[in-house]
Amino acid sequence: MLQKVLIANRGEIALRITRACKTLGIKTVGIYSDADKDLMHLRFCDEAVCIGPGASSESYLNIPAIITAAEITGADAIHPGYGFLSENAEFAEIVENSGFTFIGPRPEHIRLMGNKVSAITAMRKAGVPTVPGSAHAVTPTNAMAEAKEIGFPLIVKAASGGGGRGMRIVESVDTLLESVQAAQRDAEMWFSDDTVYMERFLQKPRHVEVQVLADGNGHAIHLYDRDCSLQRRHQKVLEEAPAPNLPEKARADILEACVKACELMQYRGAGTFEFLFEDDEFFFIEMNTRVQVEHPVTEMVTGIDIIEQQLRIAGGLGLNIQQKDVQIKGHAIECRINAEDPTTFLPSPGKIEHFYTPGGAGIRLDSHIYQGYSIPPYYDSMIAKLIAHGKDRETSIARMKQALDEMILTGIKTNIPLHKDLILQDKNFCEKAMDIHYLEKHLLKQLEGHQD
Ligand code: MV4
Repeated sequence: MLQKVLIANRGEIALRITRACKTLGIKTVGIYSDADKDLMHLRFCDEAVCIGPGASSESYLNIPAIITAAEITGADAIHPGYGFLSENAEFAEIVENSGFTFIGPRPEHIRLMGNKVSAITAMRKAGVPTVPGSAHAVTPTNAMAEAKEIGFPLIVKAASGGGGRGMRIVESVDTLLESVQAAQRDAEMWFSDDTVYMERFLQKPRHVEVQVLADGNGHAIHLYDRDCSLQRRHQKVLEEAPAPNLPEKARADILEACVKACELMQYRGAGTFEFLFEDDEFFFIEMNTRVQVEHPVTEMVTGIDIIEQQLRIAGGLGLNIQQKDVQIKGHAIECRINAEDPTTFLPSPGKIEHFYTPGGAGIRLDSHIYQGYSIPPYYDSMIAKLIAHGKDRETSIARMKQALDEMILTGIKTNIPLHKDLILQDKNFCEKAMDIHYLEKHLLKQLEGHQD
């Protein structure tokens, strides 16, 4: 098993990984930038190494500095968390070639899934349902022929993209060529790769994803599904597990397809299959080869510690859970708490003056912040994840509301009012799952109304 893990991340996920290592008796090395010496997990780590200036490019994305930190501290493995280098195949390769264990999938699978065209092609072959469209690159030369097959509206996406950057919806043949060319330019600019592809545009889908764990030797399990439809500008705001109101047959089929695909490619570690779900059908869009922000909702309903399983798999202990042991108990929701203005969504870094943490039955708070802590301006604005678990969806919503009411957080602006006054009060949300456009198209319109 692993002896000492270097945590190549910051914030709440660095704290989360530190906790899991401690649970398993693994020593920990924290790394931090000049702007991050006050991070809470560094107090709990056995060692801490400063790896560079505040800017991510010079610290949490600085591969040589991270490898050096692992060498001087004698770590035997590196956990990348989410974001930063977590889905960088080259980093995973360098980690392994330097003699460390990468706590994640093999570099080849990170690379396969990093290119959406190869990901879709591989998953289609493995029997996972994909969106009708071209699972190969589209250029101005073949766009017209491809579009005839797919029909309109369609969507042009960057092969190296993901998370929504550089997508273009095309309503008719009139704007097809200019859209493909514009998408190519954007893709080149953002990802240094102008490969784009097209899919049928689904108008009102839900975002449903499947959590998997695999041992790298052909044994995989699923931990059921999550609904992450409530998002703004491709940033998730609230997630829940299990995904509400899925038809049981379609659900059983998709879970089985994900497990089979993992077993076929001998996938290793934790992963998430992302689907669009519309008219009772699932369509694969991408796979994330990392632990995700929203993993706690799955942990709450399954009782399985996903980070602990990542560490076990990386340490060669394999999976100590079988599919029949995975059972859903109740329902969980997660509210992402961001340091941002609740009406303008502009970041609001600064010092936390007062902080009282909510508690009670079914409440979990994953956060690194504390009274007196200053949120640096360099990084993502997410500062906490509040998770509420209960016997059913209604109970988890009620517990979440109460917990948000108890939470005192002053000195900075947060999006807590968005959760309390808008989402959790909304009749439609409380009755059923919403589609991916609901938050922006309906709920945030109310906000604009208030401002006028
Ligand atoms: C789509 C889609 C509809 N049809 N693909 C957005 C993030 C990335 N993971 C994939 N995304 C989407 N892919 C097909 N075939 C809708 C989205 C989407 C979206 C698109 C336009 C405007 C807002 C959106 C919000 C969420 C998802």
